Amino acid sequence: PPEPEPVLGLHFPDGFGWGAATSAYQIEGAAKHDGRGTSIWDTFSHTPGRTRGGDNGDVAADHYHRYLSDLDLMQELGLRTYRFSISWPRIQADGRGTPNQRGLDFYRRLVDGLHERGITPMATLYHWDLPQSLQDVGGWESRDVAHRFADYADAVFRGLGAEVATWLTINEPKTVVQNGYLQGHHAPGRQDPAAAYLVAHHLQLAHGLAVQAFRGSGEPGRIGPALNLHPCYPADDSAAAEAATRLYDGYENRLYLDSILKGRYPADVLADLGPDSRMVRGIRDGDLAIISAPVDLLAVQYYTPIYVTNDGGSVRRWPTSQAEWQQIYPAGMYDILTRVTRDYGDVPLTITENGLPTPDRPDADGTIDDTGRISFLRDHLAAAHRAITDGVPLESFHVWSLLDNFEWNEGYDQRWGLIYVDYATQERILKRSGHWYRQVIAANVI
Ligand code: PNW
Repeated sequence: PPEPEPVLGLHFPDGFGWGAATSAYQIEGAAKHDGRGTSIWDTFSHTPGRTRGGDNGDVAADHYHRYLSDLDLMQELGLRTYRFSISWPRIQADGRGTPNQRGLDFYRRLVDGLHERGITPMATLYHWDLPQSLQDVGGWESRDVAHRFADYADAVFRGLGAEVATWLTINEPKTVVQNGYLQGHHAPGRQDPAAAYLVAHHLQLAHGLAVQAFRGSGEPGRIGPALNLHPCYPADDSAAAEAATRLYDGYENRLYLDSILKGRYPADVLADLGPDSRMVRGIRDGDLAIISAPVDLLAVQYYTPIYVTNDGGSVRRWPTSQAEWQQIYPAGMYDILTRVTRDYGDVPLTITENGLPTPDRPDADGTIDDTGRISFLRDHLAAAHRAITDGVPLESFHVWSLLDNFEWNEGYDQRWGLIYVDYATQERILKRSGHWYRQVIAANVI
């Protein structure tokens, strides 16, 4: 049997929310079932050359049909909280109109199954699967799509509101901006900087409108944004690198944090975009008041630091994972958590994603020995623990991901799960990291 993992002896607060996360398009499959419409990720992944090996989410981990046994696996892990996302095109096939009851029913069954197992549901309203019909009328470049999102959110609150403890609005608006509209390797596959920041504004507006709809619905529960934050450090000690780092941080972090939590966009970013930019021209009176509608919590996703050079570029300082954009730097977890609390006050925090891909394969005896994931998670949890000790109100931590899944343009090549998925048979195998996480949860200690 493998050596037991070393225990650091760091105890987490009583009731700490140990969790794992997924998203709809990445795990559900069942792309044409029960009235689901087409999303921009169906279109993108079925366009030749867009994803590795032409992979798509038509079947994925087939969670739509296997959710009951997946719930049992969550219970076996001892999860206290499970973060999943709701597929907009399952609720509104064309992004508007009467909600599809069969779509709502799936999430109702899922949430009921969580409650039966003592697991607290955390639901993300938008994890990148925009109904294609809304892309056809401009997508997030269209201000009206922010209003369509609020209508969709309202339908979900009315359908499931009483059952979901915590709502998250939009997953990683920055990734939509950067990967979807600047680099173009995510749907909708654009490379258009002018459009990108108008999209950022409309995503922020959509977030605020959904928060307002939630308050208006009168449902219990809490709501907040889900932001991936990248701590930015100067690559050298020159004044130029320091100045470039500050602006870089504006685009990576403050654009999203300041607008939601301070009711203003960062002046340096607005100046850099310029008064004639599509974004700045797209901001209307009252928008920032909507965007900064008070939230109940802030969800932070941490994967990597960024080292900024004096010319505003970036360099690598630490080893990367199988994801070439990810440098492994656990102290960044401490830095980003303490910085958010220092700069934005005592808003409750949750980590909604942290993890890494590893090239997992079953050994001859069928076990999956992902020790790299165990050290990664332990080191990041130790950094989170240090932040809690220093006063950060961190209430929960969700590993990305519960299951191996469709990693967007990387297809099925990158495996991020605590649970291995054999896509040929849909068999699930708890990885060594899953066994480790179960012990951590049971003992409340790393
Ligand atoms: C997140 N980056 O995406 C997403 O929320 C998940 O759906 C995804 O599977 C997971 O992280 C792993 O990639 C990110 O370039 C994509 O820094 C890119 C970055 C960060 C997060």
